[in-house]
Amino acid sequence: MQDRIKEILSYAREKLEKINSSAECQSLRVELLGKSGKITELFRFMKEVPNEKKGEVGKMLNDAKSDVEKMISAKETFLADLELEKQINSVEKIDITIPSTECTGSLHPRTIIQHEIEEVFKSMGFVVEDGNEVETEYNNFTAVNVPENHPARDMQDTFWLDNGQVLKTHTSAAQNRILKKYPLPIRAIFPGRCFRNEDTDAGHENTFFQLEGVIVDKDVSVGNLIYFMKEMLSKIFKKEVEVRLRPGFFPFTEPSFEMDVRCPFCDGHGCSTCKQGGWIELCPCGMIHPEVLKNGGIDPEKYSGCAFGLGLDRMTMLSFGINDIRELNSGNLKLFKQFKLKA
Ligand code: FA5
Repeated sequence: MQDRIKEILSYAREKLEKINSSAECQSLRVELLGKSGKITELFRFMKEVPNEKKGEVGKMLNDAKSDVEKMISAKETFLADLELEKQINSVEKIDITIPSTECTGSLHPRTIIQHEIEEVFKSMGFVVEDGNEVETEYNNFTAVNVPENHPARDMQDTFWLDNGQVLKTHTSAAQNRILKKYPLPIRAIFPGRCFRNEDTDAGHENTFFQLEGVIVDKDVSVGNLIYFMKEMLSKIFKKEVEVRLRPGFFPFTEPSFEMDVRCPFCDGHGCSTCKQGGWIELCPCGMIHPEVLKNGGIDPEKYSGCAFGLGLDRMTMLSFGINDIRELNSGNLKLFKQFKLKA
């Protein structure tokens, strides 16, 4: 009996060495361990083994059974791995880290301008921040000095949510969070999508983008505001530009201004872009109201600040010569291909 067990074990080893498929493994399993398999048969002969040898032979037989099972399973795993490797090698290899040689899409014109403006401000020490699109009433209005029931709230026709929050009507909604987040002095810009319940026309959308900036430090003045805006506009329009301030009104700035840029396309001589006026209205701005600084945890006796809220769509339209803001939200790729940088 012991010899027969050894014989079967070496038979199994020899067979397994030659086997090349899982189907052959399975038939060997049946041949040795199946109902009438060679090893199964031996169990039937156990009753003929003398009692004093039963323990030893029984153990040998059980070990042989489990060894054979293990050997067949190991071979099956080996063959499965081999098969998988073959399949992997036969599939076309794509290296996703290789840079694309052909570009099928492009950045949205607004994104291109946003990135350009961000780079200019970053080079002047500004951090680029993000804002929420769904905002609390406090951040959107109260924190920037537009209290409840104040008529200034009517300046922006707001989308209110059932939970009392709003779709941010302006990027100024991020001011409070940013004033509280950064240690002084602060130089930050924050582009973002804004929403107002407005009828759309060539210059207005219900969904549009602004890029806001704040500077808070000791002795910040209107001069700083003019300097930073001039620098940014000169870089974007790729020529020295002239700006002017007109009085404006915003509850969150005092004094408030509207900043105009001398038309960079006709140098102020009058063209269709500036509607023959020589100046382009570009960016509301002003000195941050002391209440807004206080709400942000900043002492207005010690620090002052200025802020601006650039219409990013307007900048994009000027830069690309697009004359209808609705084109920017059209998603029409063929259309975007027509636009070339104007300046
Ligand atoms: C504001 O939203 C102020 N928060 C800006 C500001 C920031 C002032 C900091 C002072 C200090 P205003 O509502 O004017 O201001 O919007 C700013 C710019 O966003 C506009 O000049 C315009 O370019 C753009 N804008 C406003 N409403 C729309 C609209 N419906 N569609 C497209 N662009 C718009």
